Order: sequence, then structure tokens, then C-alpha cells
Amino acid sequence: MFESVTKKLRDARKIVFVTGAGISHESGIPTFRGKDGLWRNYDAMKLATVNAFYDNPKLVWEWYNERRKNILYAEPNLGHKAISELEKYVKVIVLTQNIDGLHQRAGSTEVLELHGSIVKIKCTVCDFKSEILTEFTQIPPLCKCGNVLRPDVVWFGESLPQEIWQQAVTHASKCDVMIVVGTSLAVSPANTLPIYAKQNNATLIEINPEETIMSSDMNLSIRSPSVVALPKFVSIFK
Ligand code: BJW
Ligand code: ZN
Repeated sequence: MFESVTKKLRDARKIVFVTGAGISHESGIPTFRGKDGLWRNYDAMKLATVNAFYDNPKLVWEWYNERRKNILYAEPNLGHKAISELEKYVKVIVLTQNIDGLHQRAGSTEVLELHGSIVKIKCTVCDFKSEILTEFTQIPPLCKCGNVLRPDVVWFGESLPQEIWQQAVTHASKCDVMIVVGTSLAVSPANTLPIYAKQNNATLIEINPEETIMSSDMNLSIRSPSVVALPKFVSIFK
């Protein structure tokens, strides 16, 4: 099994990674649903929906501000770096649910952020959008138009940025190998990307210490942390 997957990797013209919170675990960023996951201590419906934001923008902003501080100090780990190094050998596209920007900071050049970015903000009323790398002095921050600004992330019940989603589906539908790393695949529509890949007969590989709802569809499941598993993928190409 492992040998045939190794050959598929060496022969691949395009490898698509679908990544989630688990890949950033060793960078000190908590996951959502694991045993130390954010949703164990925080109610997703009070923090990650539009209604929650309008009910209490200050609470939601305080939560995002804490996460911003943690993420801005975090460093890409060996898993992020291995994915970026693979670009030396094969075309690599990263479809990430993470908002932490660590793939880009590790050097990956083709990253589609499906759920937005923690450093981006947008106005709730006008078209203003920006990137803020410093801390906010006022919570909630206000736009020049006087209305409240929000994090430019995708909350439950909101659509993903349509152009990015369409590009992600196209990449997933046209790849030879898809490697799904550190995601529970609990959240739609991102969790449908492996299905698009499978419809194209792509080889599916999962890197996750735990089983997921799609484990039985995988050609190979690697049950180890991504910081351990991903550097080994690079050595296959050397
Ligand atoms: C390791 C590791 C290591 C650990 N190495 N691995 C009912 C009402 C309303 C909506 C819905 C509904 N039913 C279904 C929906 C749709 C909803 C959805 O899927 N909900 C489910 C939870 C049921 N989806 C949406 O609403 C999406 N939009 C949408 O569908 O639009 C159409 C629509 C409109 C209106 C109504 C209905 C549909 C939008 C989803 C937005 C998700 N947003 C969040 C927050 C983003 C901003 C932020 O970060 O603050 O995105 S929630 C959170 O989950 C975040 C993540 O990107 C996302 C996925 O989580 P991920 O990455 O998989 O993390 P975990 O924690 O789940 O898993 C980590 C994994 O890592 C685990 O498996 C570990 O084992 C593993 N791991 N250590 C490798 N070292
Ligand atoms: Zn505005």
C-alpha cells in the first residue's frame, strides 16, 4: 500500500493539500474540536456567527484579539515548512481552513484561505477592507464611515468567498494527489473537497492522529502529528 502511494506521489503533477487547525497545533494554536479544542471552553454559537457578533461585538472582538496576539507571535512549524519545500519538486496548492497565515509565512506561494484571515478586517456596512498587523486600541474597532468593523473570517451560516471556493473546487477536481492534514472534516463545504478529488480518481492521503469521518475513503491514513509525517513526504522526492 505505502509503496504504491509513494509512486503516485513521485508521479504527481499537482498535489493539493487541504489543511485544518491540527497542522498549526505544534505552533501553539489550539484546534477547535480536539481535547484541548477551543469549542470545549467557548460556545461557537456565541462567538462564530453573525448573530453573535451583532449581539455582542465587544465579546467577539475580545476573543479574536486574544487569538490575534497568539497567532501573530506564532511561528510556522516543520509541517508548514515541509509543504512549502515540496514546491521545489512538484506543483503544490494549499487549500486551508486556517486563518493564521502560517502557510504563507512558511513560504507556500499558492494558498487559498477558505475561511478568511485573522489579520484582515472589513466594514459591516461599507466596502472598506484592510489588513491590520498591530493591536487594536479600541474594541470594537470602528470604520471611517462610523460603523463597526469585523474580522474578515467566515462564520457559521456565512458563505465562503465565492471566487476562492470555486478555485478550490477546480484544484480539488483536477489534482493527482490530495493530502488532508489536521482537519476533523466536520465543517462543510470544506469537507467536500476530498469528494471532488476522489471523483477525479485522485489518491487520497490523510495525516491525522485521530480517525475522521472520511478515513475509510482514504488510500492511506497516517496516524501521526503533521510535524512528524510531513517532513517524511519531502524525503520521498529527494
Ligand atoms: C492534528 C494534530 C497534529 C490535532 N497533527 N493533526 C446548521 C446551521 C447553520 C449552518 C449549518 C448547519 N448545519 C450545517 C451547517 C453548515 C456549517 C457546518 O458545517 N456546520 C457543522 C459544524 C455542522 N458550515 C457553514 O456554516 C459554512 N458556510 C456554509 O455552509 O454556507 C452555506 C450555508 C449558509 C447558510 C446556512 C447553511 C449553509 C461556514 C463554515 C465556517 C467555519 N468557521 C470556523 C471559524 C472561522 C474563523 C475562526 O477561526 O475563528 O472555521 S469554525 C472552525 O471550524 C474554523 C475551522 O476552519 C473549521 C474547521 O475546523 P478544523 O480545522 O477541521 O479543526 P478541528 O478542531 O475540527 O479539527 C482538528 C483536527 O486536527 C482533528 O481531527 C485532530 O485530530 C487533528 N489534529 N493535532 C495533525 N499535531
Ligand atoms: Zn465602513
